[in-house]
Amino acid sequence: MNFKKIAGIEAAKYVKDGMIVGLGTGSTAKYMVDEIGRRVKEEGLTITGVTTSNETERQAKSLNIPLKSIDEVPYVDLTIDGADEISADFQGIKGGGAALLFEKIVATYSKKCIWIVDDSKMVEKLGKFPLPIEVIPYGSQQLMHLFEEKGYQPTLRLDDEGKTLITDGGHNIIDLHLNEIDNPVEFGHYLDQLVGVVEHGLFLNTVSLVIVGNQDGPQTIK
Ligand code: ABF
Repeated sequence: MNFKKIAGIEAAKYVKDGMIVGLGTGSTAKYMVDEIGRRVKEEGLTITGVTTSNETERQAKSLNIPLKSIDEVPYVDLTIDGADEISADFQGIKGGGAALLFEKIVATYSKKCIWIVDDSKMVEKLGKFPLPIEVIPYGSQQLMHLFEEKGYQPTLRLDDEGKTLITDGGHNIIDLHLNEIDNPVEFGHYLDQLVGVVEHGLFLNTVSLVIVGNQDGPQTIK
């Protein structure tokens, strides 16, 4: 049984006719977008999708889901996205799929956000998953040195060909290996003020609902 698929299909039930829907990125979100595509085709569901990556845009277009950019809509009614870690107090780490910047932009202008995960993403405290930081390429090595001096064990994200990854936004990703983040809000503020940091993968006070797929089916836990 595919627990990510269970969560993705359940989340798609929250999508209603006429909604502007933020379509997330990652393997779990892929199942959600496929289900929305099925509903568009088989049920005549009428929505406007706003994508969070080139990858999701390609998938949505292949499913004939009508799309607009975030700048062509007044707001987003509902964004459904995956996550890499969700803490007991429902803070999140996202960006394992290198889409955190556009994901956070779309989430920011969404009235409601649903995260879809399997059990493996639910943790007590954030930090075991490496925290992605989206950075401007010019000065990225200086940031690497800074993070090394801080003991954050930074790594520059490589693509599938072993070259430095370039995000949809044209930036690089530095992953911080922190193991545990005691105060995500405070650490987020620290990152926000670093010159050259575009955005980070701490998604704080963002999610309205979490759907976890497991052997008992979809569990709504928030
Ligand atoms: C995306 O979902 C990313 O922010 C995050 O990295 C990913 C989770 O990956 P998956 O659903 O493939 O486990 O939103």
